[in-house]
Amino acid sequence: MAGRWKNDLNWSDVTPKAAWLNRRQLMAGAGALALGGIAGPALAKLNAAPSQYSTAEKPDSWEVVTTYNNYYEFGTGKEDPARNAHTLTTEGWQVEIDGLVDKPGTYTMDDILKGTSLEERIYRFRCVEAWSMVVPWVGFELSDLLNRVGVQSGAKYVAFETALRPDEMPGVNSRVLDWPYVEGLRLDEAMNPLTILATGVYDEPMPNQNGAPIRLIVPWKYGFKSIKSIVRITLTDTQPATSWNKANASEYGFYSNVNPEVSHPRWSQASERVIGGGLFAKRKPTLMLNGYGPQVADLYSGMDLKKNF
Ligand SMILES: Nc1nc2c(c(=O)[nH]1)N[C@H]1C(S)=C(S)[C@@H](COP(=O)(O)O)O[C@H]1N2
Ligand SMILES: [Mo]
Repeated sequence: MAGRWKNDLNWSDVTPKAAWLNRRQLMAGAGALALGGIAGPALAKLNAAPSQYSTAEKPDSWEVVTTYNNYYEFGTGKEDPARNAHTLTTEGWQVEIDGLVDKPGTYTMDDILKGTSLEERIYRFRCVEAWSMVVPWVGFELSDLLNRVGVQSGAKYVAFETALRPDEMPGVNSRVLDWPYVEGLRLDEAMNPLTILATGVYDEPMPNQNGAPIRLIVPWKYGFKSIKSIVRITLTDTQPATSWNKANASEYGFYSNVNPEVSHPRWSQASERVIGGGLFAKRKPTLMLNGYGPQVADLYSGMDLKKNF
């Protein structure tokens, strides 16, 4: 990925939009016609404006974002997805949208991205787990898509499912999780403007190891809820199964508690390791709802997070 994202542009000095436009000019100047192979969606991204929710913190490098991953379908090591996910084929990708919706059906990526109400933006989010990084995702609000397919009044949850392709995913031959990978959100979590479907990172289409061609990002519960390579979205009246809950129900509940004051059964959640901090990786205190408390704390008011973990 020579010349992909070097320090020729300083993200702390320019607005994301200006950086993208500059980047485009640089690419044109360099005769980088390789980008020509990427159709509509990638072009839309170059004009994407930053979301109002973007953090001002400096994004981690392309290298960090695309080589420190969790995607168990390609192995359980952090470096396995970058090494193995090249086998995933994303051409002709389809997403089944079903359950309690007015317009159920099989949607191609074009169907999804060419929607009239849909606006792709840059979402520079803090993505926190036991570690944290800042990632400039490109995506759109999940609610845009859900509103377009028409959520019926009985729907209370949204269930998501990842592709299951034993031929392309070496990790699914091991029983480390019950495949396919599944996740779920309560409808109000799904409709929150911070919940996005992402199709790119920096100015590139989503790399396979990050969940190409379309994955969920729930920034305040990043590691748990942000399911990759989605092939099915189901609106339902019943709380859906989640992969981590199925794998270890006593440690991971549906809500995936991220309250730094409420420990996980086996470890404290009070601090995170800053990835991309170099050799002397810092730890810093983890904020309530990973720093998105002001936007999303209302979703959980009155809930006992020790019970609803
Ligand atoms: N299908 C699928 N989605 C997944 C996972 C996975 O193993 N399979 N891992 C989750 C976990 S544990 C994390 S921390 C994030 C990592 O996303 P990233 O590698 O893009 O940072 O993806 C989530 N989505
Ligand atoms: Mo994770």
